[in-house]
Order: sequence, then C-alpha cells, then structure tokens
Amino acid sequence: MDEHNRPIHTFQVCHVMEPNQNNWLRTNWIPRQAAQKIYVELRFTLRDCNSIPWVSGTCKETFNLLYFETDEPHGATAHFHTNDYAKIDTIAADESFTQTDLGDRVLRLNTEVREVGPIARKGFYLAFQDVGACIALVSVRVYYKKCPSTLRNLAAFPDTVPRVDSSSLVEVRGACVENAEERDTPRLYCGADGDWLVPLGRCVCSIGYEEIFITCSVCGPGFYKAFAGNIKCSKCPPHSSSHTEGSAQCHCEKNYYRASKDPPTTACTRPPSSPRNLVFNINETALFLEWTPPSDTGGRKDVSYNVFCFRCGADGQACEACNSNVRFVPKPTGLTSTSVVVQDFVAHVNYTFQIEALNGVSGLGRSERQLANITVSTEQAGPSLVGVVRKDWASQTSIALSWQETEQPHAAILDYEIKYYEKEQEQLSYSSTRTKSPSVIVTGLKPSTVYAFHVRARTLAGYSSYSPKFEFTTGDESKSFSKNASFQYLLVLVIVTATVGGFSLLIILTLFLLITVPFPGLKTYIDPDTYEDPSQAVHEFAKEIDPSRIRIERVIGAGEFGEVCSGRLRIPGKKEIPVAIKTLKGGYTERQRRDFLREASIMGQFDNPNIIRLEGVVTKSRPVMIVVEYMENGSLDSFLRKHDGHFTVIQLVGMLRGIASGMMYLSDIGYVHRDLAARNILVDDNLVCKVSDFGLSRVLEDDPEAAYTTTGGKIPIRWTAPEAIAYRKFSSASDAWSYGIVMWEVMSYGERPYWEMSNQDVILSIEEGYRLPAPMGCPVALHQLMLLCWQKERSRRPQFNDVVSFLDKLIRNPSSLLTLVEDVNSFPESPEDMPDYPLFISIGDWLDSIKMSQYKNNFIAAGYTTLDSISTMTIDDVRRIGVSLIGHQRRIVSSIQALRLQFLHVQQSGFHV
Ligand code: ACK
Repeated sequence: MDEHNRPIHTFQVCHVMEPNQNNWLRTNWIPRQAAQKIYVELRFTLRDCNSIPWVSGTCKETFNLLYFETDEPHGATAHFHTNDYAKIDTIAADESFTQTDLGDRVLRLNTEVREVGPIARKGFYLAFQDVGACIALVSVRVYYKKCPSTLRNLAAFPDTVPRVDSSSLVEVRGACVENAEERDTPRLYCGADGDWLVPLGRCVCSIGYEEIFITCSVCGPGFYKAFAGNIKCSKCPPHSSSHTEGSAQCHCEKNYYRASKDPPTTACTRPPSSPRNLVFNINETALFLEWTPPSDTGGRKDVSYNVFCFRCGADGQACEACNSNVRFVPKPTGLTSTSVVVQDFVAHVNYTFQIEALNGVSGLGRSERQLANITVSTEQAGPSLVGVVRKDWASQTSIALSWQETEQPHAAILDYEIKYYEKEQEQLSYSSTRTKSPSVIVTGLKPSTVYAFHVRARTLAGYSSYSPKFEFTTGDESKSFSKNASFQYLLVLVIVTATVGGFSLLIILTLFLLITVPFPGLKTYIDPDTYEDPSQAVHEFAKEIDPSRIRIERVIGAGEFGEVCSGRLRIPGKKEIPVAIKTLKGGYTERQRRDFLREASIMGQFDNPNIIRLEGVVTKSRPVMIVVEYMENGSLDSFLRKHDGHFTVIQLVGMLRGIASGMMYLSDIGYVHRDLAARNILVDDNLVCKVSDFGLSRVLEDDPEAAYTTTGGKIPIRWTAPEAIAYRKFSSASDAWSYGIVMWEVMSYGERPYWEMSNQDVILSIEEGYRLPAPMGCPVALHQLMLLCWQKERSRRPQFNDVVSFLDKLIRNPSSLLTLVEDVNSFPESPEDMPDYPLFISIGDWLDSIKMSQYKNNFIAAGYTTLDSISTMTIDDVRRIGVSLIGHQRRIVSSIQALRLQFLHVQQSGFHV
C-alpha cells in the first residue's frame, strides 16, 4: 500500500533469516537515446534489522545497484551473467521501518538518485543485488538531462544534450526564424543541468517584415520596411503608397518622383514652380537680377537656378541667345542664391533673361520647365551711387548702417532710400525709410533676425539703382552685453531717448558705463624721478639733436623757463619739418634745468598721434632746448575763442575724440596727466588735437590756473576732480573728470569753466552736486557724457576707451547729435517730484549767481517771478525781455538748462542741495 493506502506493485525480497543471500533483479534493456550520462532514481522501503528478532547475523540493511552497457538487448531467455555488471553504488536507506510502523501502517519510503556515465553503447541494463535485506523496490526512474529547444533573439535553438563533463558547455548555433536574417551569428550555450546560458548574436526581421512577439510578421498594404532590422513597418511617406504586403518601399504617386540619390524613406517630390518677383537693378557696368524662390519648391530643399540670356530686337521679338561675352557672377547655372550679377552686356540693347528653377527631380517624367522672364533695356542703366553698406552696430530691434557715396561729382545726392525686409520673408513685403546723411538707424526690427537692405540715392535726375543686397542680423535677446555692445546699446539709448527727450537716459548711461574693464597697457610709463641721475632719463628717452640742424624762425610765446619759438628741423635723409622749440633761458639753476628736461623725458616715452611728439633735445650746448612737432593752430582754448561758433558739431566731436584717444593711450601706459585742460591741448592745421604739457608737479607749478589747496598742493581747481583737490588722489579717473571739463570748454568755444565763480565757490558747489550746464547748442549725448565724467564716485566715471568708442559711434551716426539740450523739455511732472531742492531761492539770487543781476527788472517786468516760471524759457524769450547781448543770452539760457539738469543730477547721485 502506498502512503495513500492504495495498493501498489513492488519487487520485494526479505530473506533475512538465511545467510549468504545473493538475489538479483534485472531491468529490461534500456536504449540510451541521446544520453551521455544517465540518472537513476530509486524509491524503496527497507526493514530495520533490529526490529526483527533472531536475525542479527544474517539481516542486511543495504542493496547494490549495477549496470551493464550493450549495443543490443540480449533477449529474454539469454543467460544472465552477473559478472558483466559493474557496480554503480551500494544503496542504504535513510529511513527504515519497524514492526510498529507496519502495525501503524506508516510507509517509510526512501528516494535515492545515482548518476551513471559516460555511457557510449546503444543501451544498458540495470540490476539490483540483494545480499540479505528486507526490501521492497517501489519504482525505478531512468532519465537524462537536455537543454530544451527554444527561440531566442529571433533564432531557434534545438534540444541539446549537455556534456558529461559538467564544467564545459555545449555551444549551439541558432537558426533565424522565418523572414529573419542573421545580424551576428546567434548562439547559446547548453549547461550541464540543461539550462541555456550566454545568448550571443541575433537575427532581425527581413525587409518588408517586422518583429511581433518572437516572429517576423509581414508589413501590411500602405506600409513598408526598407531595411532589415529591428524597426517597425512605417507608413508610406507623403505622395507614395504600397498596395501589396511585405513592401520594401512605397511607390510615388503620379507626377511625383524620387531622385536617384533620394533614400526610399523620403517623400516623393516634384519639380518646383517658377521663380517669383524677378527684378533687376542696373548701372553702367552691372545688371543685378534678383528673384524670390518659387512658391512651391516641390517639397525639396535642393532648389537651384539657371539663368538664360537672350538678346532681342527693339520690339522685344526676334530673340537670340546671348553670346559668350556676357558674364554671370557667380555663374549662370546651378545657382543656389537668388541673385546674379550680369556683366559685360552691350549698351542700348534689349535683353530678356529667363530664370529657371530646378530641383533634384526636375527632368524626371514629363514636367514643364519653370521659368520667370524679365526684359531689360540697357538704356535704363543708371549708376548706383551707393558703395558698400556697413553695419555700424545693432541692438535687438535696431540696426545702424552707413555707406559711402561712390564718386559721382555731377550727381548731388538729395537723399537716400533704404529698402529692407526680413531675409526669411524674401521680399514678400518690405519697408523703406529715408535719410539725408549716408547713414541710418533702422528701428522696429525683430531680435536675432536676418534682414536684407538695399540702398539707393536720389539726385535731381531721379533715383539711382539700388545697391546690391546687404544682410545684417539684429542683436540677440539672450546675449549679455559685451563691453562694446554696451556702448552700442548706450548709443541707441542716446539717440532714442534724445529724440523723445527723456532725462532717465543719464541714469541708464551711468549703469552701462559701470561695465568697464581696463585695457591692458602695452608698455608702461617710467617716472623719470625714479632715475638717480635725471640726465640719464633724458638720454634714454630723448634723442640729442645737433643744434646746427635747428633753424629758429620766430618767437611764438613765453613759457615758464624761456621763450617758445617756431622753426625748422633738418633730419638727415628726410625733408625739413616744422618744429616748436622750447628754450631754457640763461642763468638757470641746476634744478630748473632738471625740471625743464623732465618734460622731454616724459614726452619721449610716448608714441601716439594724439600726443605731442618729441623730436629731440639739445643739452650739450646753450641754449638747452626741447624740440617738438609744430602745431599750426597753437593751444586749443585760444584757438576756439578765436573761432567762436565756426565749427560743426561733428568737427568739435572729432577734436574731442582725438583728445580722448590721446588720453586713452596715456592711461593705458599708466601715465596720469593731472593738468588736462584745453590750454594744454595743441591743434594742428588739420584740427588734430594733441595732448601736451607733461611734467606732473612741475606742470602744476607752471600752470597759471593752479591754486594752492588747503593741503598745500597747487591745483587747477576748475579742472580737477574733487578727490584730487581734497586729498591729492590723482588717477586716470581724475583725468576723466578733467576731460569732461575740456569737453565743456570745447562745446562752449573756450568759455571759462564756472565763469567768474571763485575757486572756493566752485569747490563748494561741486560738493553740493552742482554741475556745469550744457553749453548752448550742445547735443544731449555730449552733455550727458560730461555729467558721467563728473560723477563724484570716481570708479563710476567712464574710462577713456569707453569715451573713444562712444564718440566714434556718435561720429558715425551724426543724427544722434541732432538733439540739443535746449530741445529737451523734461522738467519734473509735479512739484511733489522735486526734492527740497532749488539751488536758488529767488530769481534775484539766481541772476546774482550768474553775474546777470542787471536783468532782474527785465525778468520781473515780464512776469517771471518764480524759478518755476523761467524753466521753459527759450533764447527767444530771453531776447524778448530785453537781454540783447548774445553772450548774456547764452549765459542765462545755459543756466536755465542747468537748473533742469541739476534736478536730474540730484536724483541720480543722491546729492542733497
Ligand atoms: O596758444 P599758443 O599759440 O600755443 O601759445 C602757446 C605758446 O606756444 C606758449 O606755450 C605755443 N606752443 C607751444 N607748443 C607749441 C607747438 N608744439 N606748436 C605750436 N605752438 C606751440 C602755445
């Protein structure tokens, strides 16, 4: 009975009472099949000998398992030779049963498994030898292990029997499933326990098939798969279809094509439509043809153009192909741009040009040629009066352009028209603007966008032809300002804000000027005082000139140390040059000589077109001389006074630019001037301004403007920054303050800064926030630059390189100088906006302060009784109330502007006046 109490068949033996038992049981012949190693599982019960009385010598508790390999069965009747059998193992029971178990009907079943192998013959027998135990053999299971057939990576692997040696694997190649192909040979390894290990390689579904589960399924109609691989079937691309299953590609619809190099995955395309908007521009030497791309590119990006040229009769008929003299730049065929320049055409002839649009599928099928035609008479050739158009700067929404007129002496240009459009829009629509000067700022543009510009000039004879197209891009919103860009932006602000008259500009200007970085100096200035022997410094930096080469012609002025003369210098191998000669008068002390030559030691280190050039010194004979380049117009302050009102704003800005450039050079090499003033600038006959008068402390001793300060130094108060006056903190930033004063001197044609105010009053009013007002006729942009130079906080003043680039932009955009301070009317909106500010309590105080007290009655008689009431007065109003002297009119109007600007300055600097 089994454990469930069901009857079972067993083989039993229980001869435990008799000695020397040798009982055999043998299986039938078992075919080996693919097995190399077999497993035998035995289930049996065994009686505990101790539980049987009187069997102690004869009872056993084990039996033997044996096998015998043969290639064929021996037949049922064949003799059974126990010697043929090899022992596999002695089998003992883990569980043996007793009488009690029997009584209790408990089945103590044992299961034992033994491996046998390698087995080579075709089959084998198993045998069981009993030597005196009480056993019941319940079942015998004989089996072998294999790796079962499987599908992996779209490859099929067959049943595989492992090696007998359990440490080596069987490598098995897989076969791709139907409609799949090998990528890398698919392989698996069969392990000893019948497990598949280490999958390698794979198969992929063939063209027209895709993987679904572990098979390759065909692509349906309307789908295709062009490549074998792990990809899905795709829908047919536009203008193509597939009608059958398993398509490798989709076929183009009627009138659509694929070029030979188009991959089968691309959409089918068609030839383009004709080019559009074909226009021409002609001048004496060049015919400029331009068009816009076809409205239908056929779905392709490889549109190109061919140009055909025909020379036609007067009626536009009887055309024949142009001869080879006519040239096309860059080429007549295969153009990828939408323009071409035609050259070497014949004058007074009608030409017809055809522009053909082509793409990669033109010429496939029977499509018609797509042409645009234009007829041009070379009679129309008018000169283009505009040369290369340059971009001066760009902001996010504006681009400033300038160009040069081409040489056309007989064509006086009235104005220019600028046509522009977004390049992407390709002339679908365009805007235009006009300007009288050869520069323009185009506003209202989109950021980071490419625009195309054409410029043409208008003369009395009508319009010239347009310039060729010039493409420029507006600024990028995301980019932070570069140093240069900040100035460009600042310039836009100057222009835009000056136009609308906003005072907030000054604050913005200030912010941008804060973004300044010093230029690395190329060479460094060496203070001659650091030489033990000052004459050594002179000889290091200044050439000794033989006095026989100097010819003194005239005395032109008197210096601290002696006369200043003009004359000529002969340099061997060069032509004579005009020079100024500073002399040291006789009877000098050694200290005077040293101080005199000190200037040469300094000047000799400089090499810049805006710094007075030292030609050399005469030290070895008397008189001692310093020879410098001659400046025809002498010092700037007297020169301007002599030519009051004679120059254009641009000329004045040009002078300021020169001075700033010289100062930039000095600050770059680390030289602080300390006495920058118009009287120390010299002017040549081309209005080039050069910085002169070097020598540090000596300069100040020498300068009649220099006054003693409380700290004991001698300082030109009106030109000097407050920190230099207060504690002798001289720096390039204090030079920048002085430069602002020079700007004011220049723009007022040599007016004395702060007029007749005493030095003490100047110091106090500066401390209280007062700044010089803009001189009459001064552009807003320049006065604002002055105010920036006069910032109390010296680190906030512009550096000279900033000033130079700012002035350069103004020069390039003269329209930015058109807004004058007197045009800007931006008084605070309401009295509450005014801080407890006015500098003057009454009209009388104010007129006293500007030394115009004599006009008090004129103001009062005309009804101007409060400071508020004068704020909007113009020069005409001032004239009308009886101020007839021009100089007085100017002073009064300047001061009124100052009142307005002071308000702004107070707000901006936080000064409390
Ligand atoms: O105002 P000015 O004519 O210009 O008078 C003074 C005078 O000499 C005394 O300094 C003139 N001066 C100085 N250096 C030069 C120079 N390099 N070229 C021409 N004039 C000069 C200055």
